Amino acid sequence: MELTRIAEALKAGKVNDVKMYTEQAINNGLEPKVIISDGLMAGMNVVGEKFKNGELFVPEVLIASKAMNAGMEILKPLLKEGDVTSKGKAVFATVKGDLHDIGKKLVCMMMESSGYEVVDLGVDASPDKIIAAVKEHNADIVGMSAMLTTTMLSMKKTVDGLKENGLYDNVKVMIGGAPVTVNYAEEIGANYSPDSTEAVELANSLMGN
Ligand code: B12
Repeated sequence: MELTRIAEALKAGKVNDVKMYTEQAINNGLEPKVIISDGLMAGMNVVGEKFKNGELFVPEVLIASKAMNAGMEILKPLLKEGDVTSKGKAVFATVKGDLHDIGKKLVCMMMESSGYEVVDLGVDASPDKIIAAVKEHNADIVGMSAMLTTTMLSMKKTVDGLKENGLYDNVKVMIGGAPVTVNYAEEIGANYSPDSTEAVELANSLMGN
């Protein structure tokens, strides 16, 4: 079964095997979204647990992340829904001090595949950088990702900055990442979604799409 093989190869950090089994899964007609959730993410979840328990360390997690990205790159073109008219423009970033980008990339991929134009500012993006991009691209949505309890605070700074610059009323703010909660989102004036599938649903409802 390819999905189990993908998860196993990801856990072992075998980049080429992840690519090979991902291609096999595609050739066997499996849905890209299923390959992501039941193959790549299933493997990454185990890596996350082992990292937490001290059974795996940063270098192993980095290799597993590379394997995850390699699989996602193969799937990315397949998620596109053809020539859809843009549902809106979204600026996404991992916030200042934070280098975790797997989840954010996944959200960006799902947003693009559902018809949004996405500008990905990458990782370690300061409030100023995000605010400037919202202005420059006249964004409808701004999405922020944080995986560390310490970097989450940058989300509030960015929202406050959007308010100070008179941009807040014209942009929908979405936030996510492991330590982020719906309560925190409400507290800072943002919208929360726990995963990439619900992120698209949230964006659609905020935009009235
Ligand atoms: C991979 C990983 C790394 C990799 C990152 C590689 C990369 N390119 O991303 C590396 C090895 C670099 C790393 C480093 C560190 N990490 Co790390 N890492 C992880 C790990 C194992 C998995 C994260 C991941 O990719 N998950 C898979 C993706 C698909 O899930 P996700 O990110 O949650 O995203 C989903 C949702 O959250 C949501 N979402 C995400 N973003 C957004 C944004 C929006 C707008 C929306 C709507 C939704 C949304 O949708 C996504 C898809 O469904 C987690 C463990 C965990 N349980 O999360 C620890 C974890 C996040 N790391 C942790 C730590 C402590 C660190 C380090 C400090 C370790 C160290 N001592 O150096 C450094 C910090 C580096 C830095 N400055 O950022 C802690 C954080 C603890 C805390 N609460 O603060 C965790 C929780 C592990 C743990 N339990 O100890 N890490």
